[in-house]
Amino acid sequence: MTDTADGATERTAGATHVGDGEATDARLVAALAGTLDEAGRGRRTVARLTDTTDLDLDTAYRVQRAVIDRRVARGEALIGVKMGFTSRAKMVQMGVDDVIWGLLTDAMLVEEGGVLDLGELIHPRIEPEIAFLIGSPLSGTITPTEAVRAIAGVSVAYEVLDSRYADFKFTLPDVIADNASAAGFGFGTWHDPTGLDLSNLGLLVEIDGRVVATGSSAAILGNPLRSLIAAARLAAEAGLELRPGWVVLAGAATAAMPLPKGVHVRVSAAGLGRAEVTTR
Ligand code: OOG
Ligand code: MG
Repeated sequence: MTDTADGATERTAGATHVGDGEATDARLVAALAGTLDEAGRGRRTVARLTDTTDLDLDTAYRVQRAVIDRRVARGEALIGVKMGFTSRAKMVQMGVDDVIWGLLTDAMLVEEGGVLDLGELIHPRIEPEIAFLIGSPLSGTITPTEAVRAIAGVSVAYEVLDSRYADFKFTLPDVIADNASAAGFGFGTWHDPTGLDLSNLGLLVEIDGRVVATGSSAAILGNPLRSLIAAARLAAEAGLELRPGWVVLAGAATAAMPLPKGVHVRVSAAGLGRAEVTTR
């Protein structure tokens, strides 16, 4: 920001003022967040932000945060994070190749065995995940031992995705700004991670009893623990910490599948039981 003699006049000029880089930037972030947030609430897709705006990753994360701030202002609470593109299956499916994260609020949580109303979503998909329950604060560079010690529980989980972009097509900055396509999630019973080898658990997705996907937790960065370690690093970079009681979704082990109305989905993992949801 330039400090000029007529600075006071410039500040009162507000929205019409040009040449004030930071303020323009903040307005742009707020406007893009508004576009995505309103699209989600109105069940409408929007054009990719990068079609018209030069968006670097840093600005994309600021848009993501601003979207969540709007949700928090409406009464939602931040309850965790979701990791994205931690498996090759997902990178290949979506055509991007960087690990990202999004933020989870309590409004996205589906109670175990609950019913999810897809009427509020645009083009939902579902994918199998491993979830961690945080027991003690995590942020920054941590070792696998520190990661295990901070975990209060591990569970099989599912994530429901919904892109606010047409045809589920986006570039990396677009999907970051759109909170990594987050829409909903659920998990089963929490298990004590001590002594559990998470590196190669078989995962199964069934829709109405028919197996639609199989995979292994090995697909998630070789071991979902690595995803938790990455989450702690991203938290520090975002000036956040993973707090006790928060949930961390480690990322999908398989490609995501279209989620129709009126079906029963069961996701199971060897040794961790299952998580179930019915759609309507
Ligand atoms: C972006 C979210 C990716 C995962 O588990 O890899 C993700 C998307 O696929 O739309 O949640
Ligand atoms: Mg996911």
